[in-house]
Amino acid sequence: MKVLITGITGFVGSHLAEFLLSKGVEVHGIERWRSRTENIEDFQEKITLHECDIKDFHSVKNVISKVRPEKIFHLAAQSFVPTSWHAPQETLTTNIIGQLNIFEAVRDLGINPWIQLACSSEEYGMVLENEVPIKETNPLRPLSPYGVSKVAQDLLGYQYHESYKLNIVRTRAFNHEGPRRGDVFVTSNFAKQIAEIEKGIKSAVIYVGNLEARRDYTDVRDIVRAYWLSTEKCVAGEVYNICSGRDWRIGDMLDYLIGLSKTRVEVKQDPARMRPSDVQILLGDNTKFSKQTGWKPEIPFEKTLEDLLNYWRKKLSK
Ligand code: A2R
Repeated sequence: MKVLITGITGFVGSHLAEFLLSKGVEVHGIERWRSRTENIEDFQEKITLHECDIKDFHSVKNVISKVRPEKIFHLAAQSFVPTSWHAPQETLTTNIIGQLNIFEAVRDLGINPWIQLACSSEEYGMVLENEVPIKETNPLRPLSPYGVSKVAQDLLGYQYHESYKLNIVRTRAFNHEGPRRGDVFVTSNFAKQIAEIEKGIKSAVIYVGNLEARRDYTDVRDIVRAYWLSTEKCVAGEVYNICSGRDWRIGDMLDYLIGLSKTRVEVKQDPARMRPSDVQILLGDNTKFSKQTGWKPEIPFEKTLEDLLNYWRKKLSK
């Protein structure tokens, strides 16, 4: 089995690569000339990297033609919601046109690999109280350019399946966390701040945004297992929520992280960390995916938080 992972140097891509290597899969991935490779450095010699920018059709077609993968896990994206407010055009181009390039390259080459699309719970956007837990049939009311880009990716996936019978499976993952999560993401950012305070390189104040929002968290290692299962057991053209079905208040997640440390910290609101419009609650219903694949999350979120904090402690002592 030969697979291609776009976004292999990222948070999820690196975990997926490790998971697939453990299953004996031949793993290929793409990188850009200036990609940071720290997430994959522990196993880089076991994978094959190809230079490619997904915004460039020629570059995408070249790699897919060389690798001829049986499965493509399409994870590459401008993945950060707040950046999508500052760089909406870059976000839409990378996420939508980048994916279009993959579809068109596959069509041009006359191959039909499984293509898993990393869609997102951010597509649901504004969710009414009576719509929770959120099913796949919920209206999509995205509240950020990033959310809109993921809706477009999702619907393009649907359309290319319907029009050309491409083997596309759309997964809408809710929040996922774990070691290697970028420090711009809230959970990782809090864990990093705590590790810095412990090390004495930062004053004992944690800066926070909206602590009242509620999120449905899953460990990234459970998420990549789900992505693999989606290409093994799901129905092409369909869309599936991937989530734990349990929500955490951001403030409670912060308290849990602080409780893992012996250091005393003060929590302060930072207006710069508030979004122009924020989704108050994202809690998913994973029934459709669980029934189809038998998947359920195995790693409790408390363990995810502990591993994340230990990741930062280790990284800061390097
Ligand atoms: O920045 P790089 O060169 O290390 O690569 C990032 C890659 N990427 C691209 N690759 C090729 N051409 C591009 N134009 C391009 N733009 C970005 O996407 C990196 O390998 C990956 C993004 O990694 P993270 O920001 O860590 O995202 P994460 O959390 O792994 O999310 C994976 C997927 C994304 O589609 C999210 O929107 C979704 O899951 O939630």
